[in-house]
Amino acid sequence: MRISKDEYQILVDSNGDGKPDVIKTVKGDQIVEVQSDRNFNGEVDLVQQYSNGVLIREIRDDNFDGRPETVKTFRPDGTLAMIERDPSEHGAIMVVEYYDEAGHMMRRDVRKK
Ligand SMILES: [Ca+2]
Ligand SMILES: [Ca+2]
Repeated sequence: MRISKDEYQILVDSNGDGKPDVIKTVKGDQIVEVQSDRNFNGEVDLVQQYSNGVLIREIRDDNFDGRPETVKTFRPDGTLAMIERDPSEHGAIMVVEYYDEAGHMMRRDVRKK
């Protein structure tokens, strides 16, 4: 499916139920975004964004209720830099965790309502 001159989407139906469960957005010759429906309920529950072929951002709905609760941000070298958490799934980030290059948490900020 073509979006614009240099941008298009690839739809993958990995479990063969006739509905796409992986949607890849390609710009130029690089993947810029992958949307996945990991539990095949028709709703995207994982969005991964890429820059120059490197995963830079991941938006996760790990309990499959349609509302994301975790956003991960990665450095250009691919290491995890930050995790934002919305445990109550109200659309507001309540916890921000910062990680060093070795993957250790350096700081954890909890925001008050
Ligand atoms: Ca899903
Ligand atoms: Ca959720």
